[in-house]
Amino acid sequence: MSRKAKAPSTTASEAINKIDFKEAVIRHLHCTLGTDENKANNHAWWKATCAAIQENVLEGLRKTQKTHYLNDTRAVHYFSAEFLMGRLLSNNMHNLGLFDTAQEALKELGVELTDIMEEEPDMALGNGGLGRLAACFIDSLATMELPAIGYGIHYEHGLFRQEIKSGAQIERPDSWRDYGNPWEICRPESIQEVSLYGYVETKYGENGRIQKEWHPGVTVKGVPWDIPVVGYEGKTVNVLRLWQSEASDYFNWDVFNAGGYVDAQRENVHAETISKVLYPNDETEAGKELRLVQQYFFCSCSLKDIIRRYKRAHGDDWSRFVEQVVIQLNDTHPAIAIPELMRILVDRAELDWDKAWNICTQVFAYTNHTLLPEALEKWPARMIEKILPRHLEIIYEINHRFMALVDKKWPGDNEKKAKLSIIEEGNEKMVRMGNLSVIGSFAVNGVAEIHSHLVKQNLFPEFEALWPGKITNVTNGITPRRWLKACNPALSALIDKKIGNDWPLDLNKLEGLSKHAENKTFQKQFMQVKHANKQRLAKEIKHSLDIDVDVNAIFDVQIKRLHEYKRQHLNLLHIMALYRRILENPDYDMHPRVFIFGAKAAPGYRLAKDIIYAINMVGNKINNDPRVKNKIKVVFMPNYRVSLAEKMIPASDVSEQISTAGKEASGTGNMKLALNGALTIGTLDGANIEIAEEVGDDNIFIFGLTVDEVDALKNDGYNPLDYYYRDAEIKAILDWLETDYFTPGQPGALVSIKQSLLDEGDAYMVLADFRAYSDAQIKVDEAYRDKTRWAKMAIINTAKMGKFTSDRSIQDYVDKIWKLRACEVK
Ligand code: Z15
Repeated sequence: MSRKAKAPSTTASEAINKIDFKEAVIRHLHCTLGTDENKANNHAWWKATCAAIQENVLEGLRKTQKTHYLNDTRAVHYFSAEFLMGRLLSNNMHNLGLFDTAQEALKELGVELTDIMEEEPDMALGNGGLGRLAACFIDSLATMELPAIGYGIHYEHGLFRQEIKSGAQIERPDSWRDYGNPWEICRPESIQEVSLYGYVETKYGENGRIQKEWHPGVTVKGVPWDIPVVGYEGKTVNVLRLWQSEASDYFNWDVFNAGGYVDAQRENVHAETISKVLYPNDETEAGKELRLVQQYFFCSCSLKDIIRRYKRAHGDDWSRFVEQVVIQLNDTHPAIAIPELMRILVDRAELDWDKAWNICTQVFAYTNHTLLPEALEKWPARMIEKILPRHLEIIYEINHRFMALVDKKWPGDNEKKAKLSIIEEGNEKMVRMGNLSVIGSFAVNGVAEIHSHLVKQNLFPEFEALWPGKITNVTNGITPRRWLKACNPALSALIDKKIGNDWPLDLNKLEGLSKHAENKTFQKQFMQVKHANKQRLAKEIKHSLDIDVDVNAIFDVQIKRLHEYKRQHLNLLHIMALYRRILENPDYDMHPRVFIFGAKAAPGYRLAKDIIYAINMVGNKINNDPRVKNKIKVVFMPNYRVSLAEKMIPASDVSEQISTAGKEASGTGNMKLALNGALTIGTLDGANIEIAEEVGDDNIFIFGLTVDEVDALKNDGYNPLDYYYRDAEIKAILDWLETDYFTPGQPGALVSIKQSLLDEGDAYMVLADFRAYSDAQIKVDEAYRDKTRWAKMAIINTAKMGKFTSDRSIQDYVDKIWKLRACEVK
């Protein structure tokens, strides 16, 4: 057999051989798709292959659900408004140990697996890091055989598709389900009803107990779609349950018995609109009514689903609920689940407040992902009152009792109360979802050491003083199955050969590569893999953009959402500096470099879109200037998404992680790139700090202000003009932006970038870090010219990434927060 050494040794699918697989694919071509081997196009082959794989997936799902049910397991419920899953075929085949079998079977049918994999649309139900983290986490949970369920929204349209027209971003709808999704299963038997709007009636019961009755204005249906999540080696198959909104059967506008109370709301939210589209704002709170409705919709459906399952096993006895259920809130987006559970327990189950609150505060845990003030969710109390009148009352009650507790700790200290309160007083009363989340949870975590430290020190210092130990750290991670094994098969095969094939389950094993870091033969093999990956990406660049890039050049990659704090414009200013140096000195000595970007801007984020435009216009000029002699190329790859990342990351030499210190909570792209042997040029921010600790200072290019230095400079009164006037290169570059050199006939088209840096105060200290960045880039250039040194550094980067497997993150959550036990599925 030509089968390569493959990791899974005892999978459920072990019995599946090439012949069975061929037969299954053909059967699906015939019976599922109504075509045949001769007529089928790539799309049909892809669908038939998915269907053949799904047979194995569903077998695992059935066994897992039965096992979890029979063992009455405690489970984690991961609540997230986003799951950025990407494609599933390759992942599922790898995790089932069927990749090679499928590839060979299809080859015999005259079909190239890697070609048909390109037919799969990405499941882009997320914006960026937060959504992809959720996807990595559910992969690890299944792999580690932990009982878990992901809960989210079945958006009809995921994150917009980006096109670049004349250098500018255009947004097009993403229609990922237009030709069907072979992985999802509709579960109409588990439909839930969700109420919105209306009013609250206060009633007085016989025993003098005050009863609140919410008379909703409208009810909508939540239809669950299950996406199986296959663990590596295929034993546990958990589910991701996504809710789709639909008009309720008994579309019960409560107009008549409410005496016409419901009126204007009628137009606001149509049932089907709720799950129509993902909000494309990463790290900016939009404050839109529909978004709050989306959040409540999926939280309410999910809680009811959890309670239905709990009651099936335990009836009306709530005493074991907290033993069975832990809910992780992925940021504050699902924070409305806290008052919703209180409502269900107090109004519906008729528990008294203290009992209900006890349950709540033992069930919820909250992950914070940002310190940026514009990303901290706050809702106008008036808006919550309109959409969820009973929930606002409950929030006030939670706050009232909490304020009493604060008064006990700090009697009469109104300043403390103002900071800790869920309610922000002011012109317009606002509900702070972060405070609600901390108060309603038993644990709070940040996502990298420095970030968690800043959460305690700057964001929630009063909570830290009130409840020391409640805020902890769980450093993020990534799944090595997708982000090395599946996306970089050549490097994976080389690693298998060197240290064995059990590293995908135990990433610390990569450490075994360290001792070969100076071995000439291994260096050559490692860099040959990189070279081949670069050739493949170069082809893609030629194909999609018609730009020729030199594969011997340094591939310098910055891929992430476009944000000022991530400082793509710092990268751009440096590119302009290099260009200018070449124009001034045709012999300017640098190793050729290809600067590659991938980034989507939120549609309403003007400056972010201007930066994309600037990258494209500057790039266009440089790429076509013969004086540059191909020393610099600038490539902006449109429509950055998970499946594109999987092609770019294995081909990267340099990883740009250049956020202003203190602004990037963790970053996860930094981990993916280093794992694939790219060297980081980065600031001491987020998980970069922990990456530097792992690889050592000699194997990373750290530059720029630290968090403390950023704070000090701010306090001293940072003035970007100082840098503009004192550094002639900075001045020349910024002035260049104002001309029409890069935008012929449109002078000033790029001026907003200069303005943001000079007139608007350069909030992210781009100019303060420019010179240090440029110096670090010279060090990168020098290092790359020394082939042996670079190869050694790259190998050490891969070797030292063990810490950043999401399996380790999940183990940290299990130990510190969830207290879960694995459940073996036989
Ligand atoms: C998002 O992707 C992140 C934070 C947010 O507050 C929102 Cl709304 C979206 C990112 C962080 O920026 C990034 O540093 C982190 O690695 C990621 O979440 C996962 O924790």
